[in-house]
Amino acid sequence: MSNRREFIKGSAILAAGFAVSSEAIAKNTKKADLPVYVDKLTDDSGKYAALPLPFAFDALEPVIDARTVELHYQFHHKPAVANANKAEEALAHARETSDFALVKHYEKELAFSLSSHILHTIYWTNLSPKGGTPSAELSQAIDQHFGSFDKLKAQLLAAANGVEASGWGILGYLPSTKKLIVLQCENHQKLTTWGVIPLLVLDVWEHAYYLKYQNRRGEYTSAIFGVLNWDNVSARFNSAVRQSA
Ligand code: MN3
Repeated sequence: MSNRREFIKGSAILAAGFAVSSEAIAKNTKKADLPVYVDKLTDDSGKYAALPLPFAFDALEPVIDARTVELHYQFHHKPAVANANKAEEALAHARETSDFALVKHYEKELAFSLSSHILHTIYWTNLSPKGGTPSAELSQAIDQHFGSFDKLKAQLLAAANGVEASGWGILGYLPSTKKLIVLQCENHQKLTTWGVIPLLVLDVWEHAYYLKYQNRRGEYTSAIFGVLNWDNVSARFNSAVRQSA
């Protein structure tokens, strides 16, 4: 039970983009006592919404100039929020009309725009004119997983600087391995949405079905619904819901 609770808390921290080492924390704090950090991505009606910036446009001068912050927030973050809402509405319409002709387009739109919204929300909260240093727990985890803060910084900068075209350098935490990890992300998403916890996964690589179904992927994906373990999916759902409480 306590393992499960620890897993839940750790995953929630990842979902919030706030990385800590559960091992480091265990020495100092009961994980169950750690506050859950969940980004606010929606308004009261459930529509995606951008929170006001946690600082004035000019607060990050001279590192990031006021005009850049204003353009970034108003004309990059906010349109992503609007497009995520539009994509969800289009997918709802597709379900109502059973017309999935454009599902690929709108799934891509949703992944791109919602991932943009999530990462920008984390980005703004990751910044402060006051600056700062990692907590003792995070420092310990960084030393453990990267050797030192300087080594983490070197890897993170190399990853960020090496992104082909547009993207992000990301420090994250994977609860199932209890490891901090640096990710290099192209665009915002590559068809993932950050923080989503997988509940049910359908492997559609050809190796998963080709011997029996050859090129008929649709037959395989339909048939697999006869052997899904919904008890397992439901247990994963309950665990995920706990993290947003
Ligand atoms: Mn941006």
